[in-house]
Amino acid sequence: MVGITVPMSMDKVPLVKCANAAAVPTVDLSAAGAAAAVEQACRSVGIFRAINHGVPTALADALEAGAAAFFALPHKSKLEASATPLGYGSKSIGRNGDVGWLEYILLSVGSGSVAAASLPPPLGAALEEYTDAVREVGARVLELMAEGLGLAEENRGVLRRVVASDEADKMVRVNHYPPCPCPLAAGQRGVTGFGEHTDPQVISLLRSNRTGGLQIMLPDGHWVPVAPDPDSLFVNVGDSLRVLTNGRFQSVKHRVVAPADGEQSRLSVIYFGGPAPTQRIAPLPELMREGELSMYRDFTWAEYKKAAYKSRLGDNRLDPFELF
Ligand code: GA4
Repeated sequence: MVGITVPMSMDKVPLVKCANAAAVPTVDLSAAGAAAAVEQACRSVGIFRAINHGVPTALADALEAGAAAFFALPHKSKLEASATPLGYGSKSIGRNGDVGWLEYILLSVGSGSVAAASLPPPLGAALEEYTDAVREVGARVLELMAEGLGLAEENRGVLRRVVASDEADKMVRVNHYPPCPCPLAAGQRGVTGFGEHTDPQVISLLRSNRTGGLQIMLPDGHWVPVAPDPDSLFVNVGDSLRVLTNGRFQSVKHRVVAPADGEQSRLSVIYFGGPAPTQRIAPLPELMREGELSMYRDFTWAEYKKAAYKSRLGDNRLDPFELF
């Protein structure tokens, strides 16, 4: 394992504390009651662990191997795979000064293919295959959500279609968190790998190796760790889906604590299903009860994304769009 080559100055690494363990709901996507279970999880915490999702283990394993080989390359070679604002990055997150103990690859997903030309071919191919498979799971989950929300059968494609067009803004991110050699002060539980945030998109699907670190904030404000499980996909609700459901679903705050010295690296891959730039993000009319008012002012994905990229990671990005 090769760590991040340029050491991060300690004063820039925010330290985190964390409460006790708790479970994220598990949903068997192949089970009869999946729609209701998905809906319940998204309403209560905004995240669930999907099992029997159908992504072949071999695809995830190939991607993990390709990513591990990539991150073991010399810093210079990794930078060559960089095409700002997307591509390879280390420690710096977004454009406004957020930092974390990680390095990553962030790519947009074109119509049916990952724009990964600059990645080493085995990694590019694995990422593309994996992304294709996970996108399908995302589509299925969005159908289940619509069903769980009680939409009539003919309307159950409404959420899936928001992220399905060729213009839809889909991204994939591979995060590598090497163990941090940083000394921890008394009472401090770890170094921030990826600071707390909600995802701006509709839906995110995360798969990690066996190293933990992901934490979510429960509605009561407590942070709890999510036990890693390479066989599952963790599905979380993004801000756009929160708006599309008029606040019925929670966009879950989450963060990652970097592994401590001596622990294994954490490697995660996240697929983000986002809308097309011109997509209007507003509560689904099919969902609104009589007399129900939208909690948000209307906006397009282009507008929201622009605002998101001006924000700091931990900001509440929906705040300026909330009506009450
Ligand atoms: C969070 C979800 C995705 O990783 C991401 C992130 C993006 C980035 O890393 O460039 C952002 C962050 C994410 C939200 C606020 C802005 C933009 C960093 C940041 C400070 C790729 C995304 O779409 O939004």
